[in-house]
Amino acid sequence: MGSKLIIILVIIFGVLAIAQLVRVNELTAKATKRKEEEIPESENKFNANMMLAFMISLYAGFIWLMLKYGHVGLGPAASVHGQEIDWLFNLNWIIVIAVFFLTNSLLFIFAWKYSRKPGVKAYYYAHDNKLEMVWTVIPAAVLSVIIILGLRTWNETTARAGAEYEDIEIFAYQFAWTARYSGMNNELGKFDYKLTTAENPYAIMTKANIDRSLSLMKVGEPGQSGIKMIEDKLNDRSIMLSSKERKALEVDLGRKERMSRMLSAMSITYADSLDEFANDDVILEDSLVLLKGQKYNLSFRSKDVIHSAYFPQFRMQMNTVPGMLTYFKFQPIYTTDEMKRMMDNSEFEYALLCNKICGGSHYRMKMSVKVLGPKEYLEWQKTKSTYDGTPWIEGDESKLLEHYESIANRIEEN
Ligand SMILES: [Cu+2]
Repeated sequence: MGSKLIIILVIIFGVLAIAQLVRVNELTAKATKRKEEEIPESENKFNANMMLAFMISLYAGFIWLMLKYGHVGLGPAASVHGQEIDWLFNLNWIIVIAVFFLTNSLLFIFAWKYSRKPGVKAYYYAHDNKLEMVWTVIPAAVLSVIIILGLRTWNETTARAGAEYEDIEIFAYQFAWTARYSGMNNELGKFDYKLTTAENPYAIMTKANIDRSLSLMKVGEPGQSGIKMIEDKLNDRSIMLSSKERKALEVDLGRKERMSRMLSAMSITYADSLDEFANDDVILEDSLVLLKGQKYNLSFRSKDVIHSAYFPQFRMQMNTVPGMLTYFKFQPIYTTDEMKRMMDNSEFEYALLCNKICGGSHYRMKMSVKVLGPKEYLEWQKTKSTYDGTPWIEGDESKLLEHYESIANRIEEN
């Protein structure tokens, strides 16, 4: 508080001091009978030289900051498309830096060179079509190249994935992430927001989940009344209800009846064979574990507000939007251990962060991400079980390991 007051006082006195200085200047001009607009030659020269001095210190500061901090500060790109994005980013920087030096040099050197000199009249130069063309067409052409290159990369990373991609769903909610693997059949179970309950927080669609949600609406459960109970209460003449209580009950009844109709329709159209897609899914709430070299197709959905899934080391970011699926394809190329060595940092860990201010605890919406080699990945998989409680990995392990090794080796060869 005290320091704030001092800062405010300093600013006020600073402004007053400047105003007084201007006043003194005016008075001395009057005293020496010099008109205000008659600037002496020496002052013009001084200002011109200061322009050059300012330019040199601006450049020195810029170069020093670039050398000290670099322009990304995220370490090497750890995915195939990430390397392409870094290349694009560098291209942008080269163009921006070249334009920065060119325009600022023109600005300050011209101000220095063409400062007012006694007896020289300024040349009146109103318009030149050629010049206008040059500084419109060149930036437009450069921008088009940047946009076309960027769009190409963007289209590649967001195009629909082929069969060799493993599907993982990233589910965002205030304030955490959940990953759902598509299991051995590489087919994610269906979902529907209407199935969201305390036991089914990710709204996964199975026959059992539909039936449970339907019964919750119709019969209710301890602490939550179903349609039947609400109707009984409204019809029971022995209970005295205020008009406010009656209204609240009717609103609740209407909502539950509507929900129950939609769930009944879902139950009728649902094919029970779809259960197998959901049953072998694997849900992870603590961390996202990936296999080096595997191609992944991530789909994103959000339970509440817009979040943004940001994987800085993979150079990947995608908004998660309620009521809408978004996608991103990528292929990790370094294991966590390899990144530790490359960055010379034994603490290094990949991360999934939320990059959209989504509420009070946005800052801690983070999931740790690990990229493992073939053997470690298989060992880890063996400890996990699926949605219906069976082990993730069944059958011949050696074949799976061979497959994982061939995937990882393909990265080494490139
Ligand atoms: Cu968030």
